[in-house]
Amino acid sequence: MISKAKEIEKEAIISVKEAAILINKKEAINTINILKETISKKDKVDKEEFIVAINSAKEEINSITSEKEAVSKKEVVNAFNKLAETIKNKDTANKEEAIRAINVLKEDISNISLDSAVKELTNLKIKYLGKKSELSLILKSVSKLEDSERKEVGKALNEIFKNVKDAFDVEFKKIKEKEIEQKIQLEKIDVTLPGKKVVIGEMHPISKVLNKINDIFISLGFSIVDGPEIETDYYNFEALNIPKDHPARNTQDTFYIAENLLLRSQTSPVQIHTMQNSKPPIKILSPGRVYRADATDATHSPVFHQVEGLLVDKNISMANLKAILELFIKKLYSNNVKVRFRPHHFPFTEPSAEMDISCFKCGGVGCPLCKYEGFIEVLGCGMVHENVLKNCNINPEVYSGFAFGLGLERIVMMLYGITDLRLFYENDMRFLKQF
Ligand code: 2U9
Repeated sequence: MISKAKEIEKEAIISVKEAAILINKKEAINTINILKETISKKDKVDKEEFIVAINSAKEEINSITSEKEAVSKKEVVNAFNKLAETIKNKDTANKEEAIRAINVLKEDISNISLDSAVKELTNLKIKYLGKKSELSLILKSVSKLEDSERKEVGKALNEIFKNVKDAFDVEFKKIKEKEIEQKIQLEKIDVTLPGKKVVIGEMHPISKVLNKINDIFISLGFSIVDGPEIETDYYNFEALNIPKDHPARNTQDTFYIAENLLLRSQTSPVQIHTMQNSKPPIKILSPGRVYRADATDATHSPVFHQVEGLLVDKNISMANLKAILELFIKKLYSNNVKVRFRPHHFPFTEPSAEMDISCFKCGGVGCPLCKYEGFIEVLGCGMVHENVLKNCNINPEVYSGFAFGLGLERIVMMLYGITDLRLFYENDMRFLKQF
């Protein structure tokens, strides 16, 4: 009984030690890389030659002693054996196939972790110390022995059992420590490393100018209002007195989402909503993104920004419009700019006008920028059309109002001398930092 138990003890201790040998994973993979390189350099791969190469790689693995980034050596060797087995059953004169097999091996080894050693040890523990193990059965049968023998045999067997158990405990502890060590290595933070530089952005020139415009109108008692970018045909066109056959309503000029739903082509729907939901006096500014089916070039973009303004009250005239807009443009550019109003046509205003300012480059004398006109167009404006007021339940006999609209990109380009509108949308810090 004891000699049998001693035999099992010896076998168990050898297996435990073998299962717990750890090697360096990187080194194992290096060996495979060398094997792969050797194969790659050959024109043809001879099967026997390949097996020899695998065996010598295995030898290399066996000579790895470093336990840094440890993995189970046994598992690595098993993976090699699997490769050798695959090769045996194949005609490896095919080099590609050999390389593919080596890649599979590499993948297998990459997936090996310390867990494999723990798993292997656990299986061995069940095999040698489990309830159904040979040692347990021998230990159990002690009860059947004569009184005289039982004590001594029992003591010897218990010692053997303990020795095997201790061997397992030692290896489990070793792996646990290795695991902790690897985890610490992996999670180590080098506090002395320089920090990552945070690139600080810059306020976009469009936002900068819009803030300035907003401030000017806020100082004049206007409120800034926002609205949806998806609108119905009614709010974008119908309520604004834009006739059914107007080119702006065409699908070539406006982005339609559905028959009656579109991306707003102007911010005017915001003013319609405000007029419908509140009573005059109304003094609002509605800046925002608008959409038009234009091809992109230096002066056009399918998405751009508008700022529209509306003032509705009793006794509002063209004189108020001119005064406010002149004041606005002088605050935005300079007190020296001169303004002029030219008659124009818009469906939503009557009378309508366009406002020009004296060229800031030549001061009105004439130059290439103003096309020798001395003036540059900056915005459109007019008295709110009576149909528009009626659509918003505002009595045109009692109230009147003026409105204006400007393309923000154009204003910013003029202010800073930018000649290509596409620069606004490229997020290039070299451009954005200039303003
Ligand atoms: C309501 C009534 C009237 C807004 C106006 C303009 C003239 C105008 C253009 C400037 C350049 C559009 O971005 S652009 O292409 N706008 O010329 N806009 S009057 O008139 C309104 C708005 C709302 C209820």
